[in-house]
Amino acid sequence: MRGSGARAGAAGLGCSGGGSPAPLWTCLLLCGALRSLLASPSNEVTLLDSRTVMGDLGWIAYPKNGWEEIGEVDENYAPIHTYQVCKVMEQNQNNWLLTSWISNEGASRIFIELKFTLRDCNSLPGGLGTCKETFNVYYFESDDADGRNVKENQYIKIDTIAADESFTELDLGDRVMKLNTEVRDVGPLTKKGFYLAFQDVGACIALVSVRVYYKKCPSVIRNLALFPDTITGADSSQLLEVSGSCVNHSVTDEPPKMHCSAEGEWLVPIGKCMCKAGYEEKNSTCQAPSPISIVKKGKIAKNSIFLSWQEPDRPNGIILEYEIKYFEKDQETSYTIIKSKETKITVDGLKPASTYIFQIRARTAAGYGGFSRRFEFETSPVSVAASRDQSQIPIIAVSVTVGVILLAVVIGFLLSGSLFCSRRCGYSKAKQDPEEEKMHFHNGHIKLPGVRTYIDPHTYEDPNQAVHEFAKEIEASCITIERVIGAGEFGEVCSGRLKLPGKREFPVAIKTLKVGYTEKQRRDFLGEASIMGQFDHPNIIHLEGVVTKSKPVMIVTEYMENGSLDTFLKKNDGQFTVIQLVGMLRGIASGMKYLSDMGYVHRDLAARNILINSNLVCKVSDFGLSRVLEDDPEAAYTTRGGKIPIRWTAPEAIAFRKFTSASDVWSYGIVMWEVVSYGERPYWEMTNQDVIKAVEEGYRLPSPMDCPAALYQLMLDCWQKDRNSRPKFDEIVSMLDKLIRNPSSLKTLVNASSRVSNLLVEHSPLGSGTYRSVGEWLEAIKMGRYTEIFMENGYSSMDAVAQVTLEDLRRLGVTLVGHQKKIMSSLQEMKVQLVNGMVPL
Ligand code: ACK
Repeated sequence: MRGSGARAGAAGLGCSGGGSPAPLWTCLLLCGALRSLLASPSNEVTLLDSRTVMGDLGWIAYPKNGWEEIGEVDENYAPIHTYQVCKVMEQNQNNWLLTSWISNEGASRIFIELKFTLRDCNSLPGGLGTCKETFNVYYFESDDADGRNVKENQYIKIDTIAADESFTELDLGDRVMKLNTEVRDVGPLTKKGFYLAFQDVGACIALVSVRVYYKKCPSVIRNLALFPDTITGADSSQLLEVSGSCVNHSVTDEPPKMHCSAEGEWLVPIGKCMCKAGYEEKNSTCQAPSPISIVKKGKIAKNSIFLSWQEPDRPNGIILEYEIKYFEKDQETSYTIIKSKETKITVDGLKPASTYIFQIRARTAAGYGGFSRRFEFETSPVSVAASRDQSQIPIIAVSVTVGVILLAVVIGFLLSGSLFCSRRCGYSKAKQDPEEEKMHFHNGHIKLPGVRTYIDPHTYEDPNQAVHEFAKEIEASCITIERVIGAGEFGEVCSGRLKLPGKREFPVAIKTLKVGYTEKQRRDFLGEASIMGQFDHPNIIHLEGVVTKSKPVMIVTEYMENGSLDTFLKKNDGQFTVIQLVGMLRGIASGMKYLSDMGYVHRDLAARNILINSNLVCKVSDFGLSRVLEDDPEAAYTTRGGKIPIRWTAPEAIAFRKFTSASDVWSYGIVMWEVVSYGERPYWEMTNQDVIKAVEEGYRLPSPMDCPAALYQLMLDCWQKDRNSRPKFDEIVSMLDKLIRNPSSLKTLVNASSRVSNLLVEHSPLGSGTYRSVGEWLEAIKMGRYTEIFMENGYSSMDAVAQVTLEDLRRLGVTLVGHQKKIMSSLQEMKVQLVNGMVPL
């Protein structure tokens, strides 16, 4: 009995009796609660997955000759519920496919993932002009399964779906059809369930699968409080405040609360419980998971291998995902990492007849466990594979011989669509299937093939083309302007409402272009929309669309109730907890990570250009000044940047216009300072010239009042003179996440006596000289934060430290490249001095 609970309970923190042993039932209760969590590690809860329904789906198609199900089975005799339609030869198509009723299980925001193939109209011979390359998705809410017979016009449109990858006859010749994945979300839902409907208006489509799910923050214990499974809010940027209940033998110190984000992540813990008198906090094992011991191969093809493995013996928590590292045997310097939420995956894109090495590790909230031992598997040779190649995605693998008859049927059917026009739609493109995202490493450098790259609108000969490529045109009649909320560079900024056909009305911000504008002003004004329209991230202001066909010309974005961050903080001076401030900073860093991953340099990152909504979610905005990060290293010299915001800008960008993501990191450090000081002006009333001179001489802003030491250290890191030593945005995000997960790390404030108000602080990146202790040396090079780790791991004397290698540093958890460099170069410097007989180590 005790044994059965022990494994699951290993994830927990609890209070155990001080002198006397803790009552056993306490532990078992805690374990019982956690065991059920292990069964559903993901934060997505599936409501419908057409791929896993064994029997009849019960969907209805009308008219009868429109959508039709291909009632086939796969090679394991499991039904494949694929629906197809291809009426490209006939005019006025209106083919509907209705799902059965789907309960939303209490979720008010649901996601719909569609996998489909679509025939490229250009590739069809002839030209009647009726061929389409899109289809529409609708929903209808109802409390029970009786609402199926409602009229089409009662369905609410979710979106028009276009394919990123349409296929041609040539692709079919290559036996490859391109599977698209699109995800849409709908909310707020107010009834118990809903139907979905797919409307075809004359395209050649095969709808391969439909998955409907909602997101939740999975139950977790934090600060001795249990937070229950929580369904995320209805709004895509909403943070739900959730109260925790104290675990057995603990009582409330400050009421424990956390915030459940729309993505199903727990953020910003506030308050905590404390053990009752006589009990003490017991951290049983909140360690990383143990390594995976068994990895098995399944189907092997010429380009792919199916792998499955067992959960680690000691998961020590909820497994969030697995990381699979693989490389061709003897080519370890060039490896690929992919992730999976399940204990199986098909690794594709492999070379035929080649041996690959695989290693897998699990991740929980405590981090990654160790990698499994190496497993060696070989792909099939080409000749055999040609007749055996079966992919996990039925529509891609076209092997009639082994019984996936379905594919032949689909292809035959879609090929039979004939005749037609080319009509490209301006709808948003499909995203890459996240499951297919891979990280490739070569000699330690990450290559991210799946990450989209920002396209500079200036590269378009006709700027109007860029706007319409990236922004939807909105009819002015859909917009109601309510009031003026501010003045923008090109005209007034208003709040209002947007009501698109078939969608609910919602609040928006509207930037207008003042009358009498020049052509250049119009181009620059709409340039911002062309940039914004390329981004899709919860911490980047979202573009709804533009009005260009009538006057005034407008840019319509989501509405942010609390306006710009600097004004908001000034108005609410001292009103937030440190954790709330760190939550804001985390959001901004996450948005900036997204921009830098896309190769976009903001150049004007400042609290005034961050907008904040009613849930305190911060979003990066103002894309006016920005330029693309160009490949040409000379490009930074030649751009015309207009006025440079001196106080926010890195010295190399001021001096020689070297704007990079590293200069954005400098500005981010200034934003951190603005946030922690509630909107104080950086460098107060110093003149721009004095600021430039002081920074050049090595002076930096002092810590704001009551600033956690960890945050000030991060600011100083962002303000390293050497831009390569500054942290990257992904490192900043993980560092802030660590602080959020461990709020006690924010309790150490910068010492009041070392905080020199109204003066700048001398900042020397590398100390030098003789050091009496490891602590003194690390403090001198501003790496004091690692003293404890060094001491704990036996590096307690300078003699021992002299032996440290880069590998040792990584093992100790010094992951920031800048910090590694700083420590290694200081050691190197000391060793050189030692050789010269100057400094005894
Ligand atoms: O501080 P604010 O109220 O927030 O004043 C400025 C003003 O317009 C000029 O930029 C406000 N503003 C800009 N974009 C938005 C938006 N998307 N939602 C709400 N307010 C906005 C900004």
